[in-house]
Amino acid sequence: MNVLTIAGSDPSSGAGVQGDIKTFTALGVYGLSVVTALTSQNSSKFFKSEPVSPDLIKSQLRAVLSDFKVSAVKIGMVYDKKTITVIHSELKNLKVPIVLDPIFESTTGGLLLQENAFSDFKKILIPMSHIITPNVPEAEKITGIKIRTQSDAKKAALKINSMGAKNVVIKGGHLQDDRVTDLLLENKKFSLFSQKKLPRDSHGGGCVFSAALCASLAKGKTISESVRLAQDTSFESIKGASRVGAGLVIARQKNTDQIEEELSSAISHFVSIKGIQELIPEVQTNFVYSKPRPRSISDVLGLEGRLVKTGSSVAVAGMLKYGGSRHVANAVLEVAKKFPATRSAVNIRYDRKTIQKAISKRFSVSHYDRMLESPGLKKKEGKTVSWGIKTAITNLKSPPDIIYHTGDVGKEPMILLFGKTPKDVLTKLAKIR
Ligand code: PXL
Repeated sequence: MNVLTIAGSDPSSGAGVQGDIKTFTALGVYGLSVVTALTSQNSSKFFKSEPVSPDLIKSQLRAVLSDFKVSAVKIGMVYDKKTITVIHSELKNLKVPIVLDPIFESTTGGLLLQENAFSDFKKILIPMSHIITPNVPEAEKITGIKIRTQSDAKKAALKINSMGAKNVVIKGGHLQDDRVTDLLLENKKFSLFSQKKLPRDSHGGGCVFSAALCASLAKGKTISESVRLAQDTSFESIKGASRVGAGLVIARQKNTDQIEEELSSAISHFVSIKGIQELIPEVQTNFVYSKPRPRSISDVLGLEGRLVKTGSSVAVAGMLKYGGSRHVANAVLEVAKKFPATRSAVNIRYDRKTIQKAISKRFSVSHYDRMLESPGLKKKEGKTVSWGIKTAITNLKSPPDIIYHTGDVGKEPMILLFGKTPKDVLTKLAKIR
């Protein structure tokens, strides 16, 4: 997944192109970058800046867009009128979401958009944006509305929407409040996203917000999911900011593991499914997701504990950990040897009706008989699953959706449901219930 930032260079690497690439990387997308201007600044002071020529900006944009498939674009510092014009003419036919982050002034007071380019910013860039992310001073400058309360922010958001931005998020960090409340206007509806306020000024936290929003939209997440992620990522980066230089602390992004993010979100979904406790077996459930081409269970993420039936609901016990699951992880390892696209699985309670339903839905269903395993292998702890799965897929030409067994003395029957991703597993699960 590729995303593009069009922004200024910040040698302190907290904001601008350098900051964006760090955020993209932390969120598991590939960051392309077109530089619009060079700034000279450090953590204490802004020295000067110069624009890149429109011709070179155009050439960079064409170089990138003619080669890479880009799933979303972020526009940051644009500096002058010519830059705005060239960005517009090169992007006007691009059909991916554009996140516009108004960059008017640096944290240390440097001018990042020339005063005479402001009307073009409003006339040309705002209407191109799928979503715009001003903070309170930026929203005030764009609209001329003084913002002190959420009701002022709503008026400003509506005005920016009427100027052509399809969606608007006004970041509330500058409002007098002990929490940060970001206001989203999406499809004429308002929603609020609130977070603890951190008592520190930092450099780069705003860029983290819009870059995370861009990465999340590229992944196909909804606007409101993306705003939530942007707020969390920006909060974490400010919390984790470090004193790299002598001046302001610089926002630091934590690497989030894509595999962990997807599995964790699927597990949250799984436990929220109504009636899901009926599918939990006596030995409880694990849900796993492996790295591509796993070689051992330490390449497979799973719960150290289990998804545990507690009366009428299911609770998540333990943390996600590579190597956290043995049985379900071994099943995925064995399937992935033959069908590498299969990387996720969950075990559920055996029920003949579930198998019949799966067959009626044309699932690829296979099984093995634990009683046929050689007594020698049976004694080797943890080998049964690998043996059984291998047996069950020997004659398959395409990846299995389900492999089940009907138990053995003292062994509960079980269904394993496989997919490419945890989401894929959940989609299949929905079809057999
Ligand atoms: O944080 C806004 C920003 C964006 N882009 C560049 C910057 C800054 C702030 O200093 O220098 C290039």
